[in-house]
Amino acid sequence: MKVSALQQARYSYNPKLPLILREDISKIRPVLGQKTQSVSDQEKLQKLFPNTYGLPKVSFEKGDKKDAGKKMNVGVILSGGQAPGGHNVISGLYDALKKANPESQLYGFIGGPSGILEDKYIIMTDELIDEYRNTGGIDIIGSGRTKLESQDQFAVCTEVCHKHNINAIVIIGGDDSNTNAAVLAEYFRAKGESICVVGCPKTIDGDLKNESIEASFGFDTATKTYSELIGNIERDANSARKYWHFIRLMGRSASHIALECALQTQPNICLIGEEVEAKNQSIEDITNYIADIVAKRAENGNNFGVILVPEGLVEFVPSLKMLIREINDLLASVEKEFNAIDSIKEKISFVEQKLSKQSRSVFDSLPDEIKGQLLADRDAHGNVQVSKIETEKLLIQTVEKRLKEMKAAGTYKGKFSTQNHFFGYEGRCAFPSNFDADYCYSLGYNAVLLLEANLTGYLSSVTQLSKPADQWQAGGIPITMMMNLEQRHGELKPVIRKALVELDGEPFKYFASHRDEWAVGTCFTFPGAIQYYGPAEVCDQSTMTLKLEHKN
Ligand code: FBP
Repeated sequence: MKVSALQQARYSYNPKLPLILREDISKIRPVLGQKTQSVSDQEKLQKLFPNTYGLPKVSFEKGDKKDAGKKMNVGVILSGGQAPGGHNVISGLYDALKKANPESQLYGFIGGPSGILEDKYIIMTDELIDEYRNTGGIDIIGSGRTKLESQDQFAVCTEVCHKHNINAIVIIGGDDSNTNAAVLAEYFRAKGESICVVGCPKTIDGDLKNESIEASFGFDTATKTYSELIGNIERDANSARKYWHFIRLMGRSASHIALECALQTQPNICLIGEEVEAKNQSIEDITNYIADIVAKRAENGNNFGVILVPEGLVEFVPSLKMLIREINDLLASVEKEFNAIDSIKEKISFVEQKLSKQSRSVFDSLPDEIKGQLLADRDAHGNVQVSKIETEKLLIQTVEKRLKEMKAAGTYKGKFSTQNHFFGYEGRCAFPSNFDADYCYSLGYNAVLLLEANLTGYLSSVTQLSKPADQWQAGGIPITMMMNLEQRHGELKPVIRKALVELDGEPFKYFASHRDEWAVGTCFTFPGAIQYYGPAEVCDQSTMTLKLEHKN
């Protein structure tokens, strides 16, 4: 296989581990801390997880341990969307397993959770792992969005584990997948099975974080990749001085990606979904906000600029949120009838007639293109796929209209020429930054220590991430500790609480205190491409979000 020069060089990059994980693996032992409580609904969660609730937090120290070097067969599954660093979690797992006992085996289930259900796997070898070290993507095993959540599926998992003598499963996923990892861990214990389940926090969206999990992996690389592209566009905008660029950024619901990219590139405008919701803003309010800034810049002869739009924005605008909910419910209830309709025009009018009066008027106000996108295929949960809704184009149209009105009223005299972009898939499989390469390798390596100690229902945790890697702390956090009960499809379900952008958090406060200056002045910053080799201040920086959250 022909590989690029960078890929070749990355094969020999040695990810940096926290100091404790650099010790002889047979001499790293777990230290159990205080028992934990879930973030809320403690009594109810205790009942739902009688075997795995309230477990202690775990850290590691140097010392002898029992069961050092026991042979293990571990299965690994990547669940959900791709995120840079997935291959390093797997190489970290593999290296730690083989160091602890060269006879241990790592089974990679193919294509996500469906791999274990269909018993499709590969057994990892040195040759295979070496082809993927420090590379982007997750093609070594692939990923998938099948949910592992039913008792029948868990029974199949048990059978497959018995068949291969698998004593532990590592699930690499976001909040939903790790919620299901906790349920699977409880299922195994309730059935008297000794199979352990450990999760690793993955999602470029950055919404799996809390006091104990400082960041999900992939967020660093994805935001650095998007920020490079945004910076390049800013420089182009500043050179040509003729376009307003509307850039939509991935991140299904939370706006962490847009916020981090704004902190890195200082665009003229960045919309934050959580703020839109808190202020109960409509598309009209957002349109007026953008149009006013366009007009102010035009007064200074600046008929150009850059606007960041989080892809989840539509679900934060209250009227659109209600419309989307109605469409989701409707499509779930009339699925067959709806799918039998061929043309998109007829689909639109079919749905229109069934909406409430309020939602119908919102739907009718949208361009046909957006209406069609709102009716596109649902995801596995029956939700609209926000990555397919071109909100940036919708805003271009509404702002254009508003500026025409302002021109007629004499309050705007500029030129408004636009370009639209969507950055999402460009960042999910990039070569992991040094941060993600180190963090992911540490998460995988650390997971093996948890499994060796027979700890189940834990999330592999590496903290103090805004410091250099040798000061990182390794350990494990009981997943039930991050859970609460939430309504899902009409039922109260135990789930890991999703972390949205906090409007009183330092990253948002920093952004909010600078945005007026960035709007009218041209304060663009150009982060450039991710650097893999060179001084630490260029290559090993964590995100601005982490730095501001940790105040360093
Ligand atoms: P995960 O949370 O599963 O990691 O995926 C996040 C994400 O990248 C979102 O940002 C985006 O909306 C979605 O996946 C796109 O999904 P798909 O790859 O199925 O188009």
